[in-house]
Amino acid sequence: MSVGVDARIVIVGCGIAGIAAAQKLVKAGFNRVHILEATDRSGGRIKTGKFGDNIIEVGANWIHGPSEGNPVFCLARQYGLLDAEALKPENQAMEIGGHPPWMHNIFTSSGRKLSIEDVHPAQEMFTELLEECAEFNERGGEPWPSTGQFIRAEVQQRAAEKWKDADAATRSLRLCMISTMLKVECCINGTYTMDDLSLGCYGMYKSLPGLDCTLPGGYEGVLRNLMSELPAGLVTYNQPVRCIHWNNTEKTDTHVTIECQDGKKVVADHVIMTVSLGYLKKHYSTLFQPPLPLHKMHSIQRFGFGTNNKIFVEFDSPWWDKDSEVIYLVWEDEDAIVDKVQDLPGSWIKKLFGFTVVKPTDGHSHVLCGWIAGHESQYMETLSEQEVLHAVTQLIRMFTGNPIITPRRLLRSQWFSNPWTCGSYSYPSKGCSPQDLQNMMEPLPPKPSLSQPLQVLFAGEATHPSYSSTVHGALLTGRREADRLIAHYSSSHPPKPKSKL
Ligand code: 6YU
Repeated sequence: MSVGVDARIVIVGCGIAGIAAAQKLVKAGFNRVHILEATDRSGGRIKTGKFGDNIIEVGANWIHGPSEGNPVFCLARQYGLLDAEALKPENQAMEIGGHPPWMHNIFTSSGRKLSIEDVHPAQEMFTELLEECAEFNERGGEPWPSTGQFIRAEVQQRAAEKWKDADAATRSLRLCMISTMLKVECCINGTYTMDDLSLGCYGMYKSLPGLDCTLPGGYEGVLRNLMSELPAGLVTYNQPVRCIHWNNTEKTDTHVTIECQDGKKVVADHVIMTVSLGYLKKHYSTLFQPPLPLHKMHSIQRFGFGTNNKIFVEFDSPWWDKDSEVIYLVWEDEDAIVDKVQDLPGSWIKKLFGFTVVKPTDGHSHVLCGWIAGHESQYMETLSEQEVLHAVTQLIRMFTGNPIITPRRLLRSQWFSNPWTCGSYSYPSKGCSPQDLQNMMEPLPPKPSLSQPLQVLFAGEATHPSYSSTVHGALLTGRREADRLIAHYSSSHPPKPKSKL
């Protein structure tokens, strides 16, 4: 690589997509790469924190599908960040379809602890239905626009046939369990309700082999290692970008001007945007001058971006089984198969599907991580920590039947109120098509030429066709856009004369 190395490339956002793009460009010999980051840290939605003695992940949690085909797994292994369990070949070979076979405890709203046998028929039916949802992507002909509508219709029908010999109370409990599983899916998919998740596009997401694993020292370890390989001073922090001035009409002037919020202007040959889809949805009308082409704007509006938050709670002593990895909560009044609440202030807590057990470095964990998606999650963000703690305490007392359990402390994420993220991650919403992803990743101008060279490129988790919503997806989009620039300066595109600016 020799041509184009002097091209000025600005990357907006220092999350994993921005870092991956910078790393690839720097390795290819580009020596004028710079990242502008709005906040005072790298990582974006990868955020490791401390909670008591525990390392916690406020953002991304697992390496989904940790195996050879996953670049995040490969980096974590190369940097020595994984434990022996994650490195076992048999774990890397497991096909779990995005749903780890966790050991679980299940409690109901009347304080009962359910057995595996109580819920197995509902879990089996739900898993079968999710597999069927995924098939419509290739097969087409989906009978409903959303996964929620499909699942609800099919459960009603199949329950009437398959569970006809079960008594009314057993059937009702199984339907309540389906409601809990819909809420789990809202968290996994980052959607408000499964009624907003496209049925035809559900199967666009491809899971890689491997049993999801965590990083014992924290996800930020990957970032630290990647950042240490970049030249010092490559990132300017606390530098929010306000507007990208592209497509300058003066033919001789093909550069892009990046206007920052403090009024500073940076001139570049190319810009790689890696801001979240949530940020784009909120700011696209002022973020680009001239505005984005209509088809791109429409796809940004159409594609989904939801909220999934975590609520960490610490206890003096654990009240769940020692081998339990997840705790599900089943409301006994939810046999109507529901995944959203009607009365946000009064019932938002019903959307919290349960807790995962935070793995301690040694011993028996004292910390649980509650999961809540959707509008209920956004409402939770508006409450004080004290109010959230009160609601969670009442919830746990109700489901365990133990009136004195008292969490020691609480910490929750607030991804929707974060002005630089505006939510958690993307999902294909009802009415979307794979073309929307193509439109979102399409650079500006779409067909570059010598007179109209490549100016604005788009990376970030929401622009990956099959791994959107993940860290590995985001990383691959950063590399993809770096490759686009590298190809741009290959022999078919002679280097353009250096600008006088
Ligand atoms: C994963 C997981 N995980 C939980 C939670 C969250 C996410 N993800 P970034 O936003 O990171 O970077 C952009 C930067 O731009 C940022 O630093 C901004 O400050 C900056 N910026 C913004 N505006 C700016 C401006 N104007 N000027 C300058 N800078 C600006 N992924 O692999 N495993 O366990 C989870 C989870 C609570 C919030 C996750 C997980 C998602 C990832 O975190 C996310 O995709 C990437 O970090 C994004 O990186 P980026 O660089 O694109 O943006 C079966 C099936 C079903 C289908 N779905 C299954 C998928 C499941 C996904 N699961 C997620 C689950 C959890 C729990």
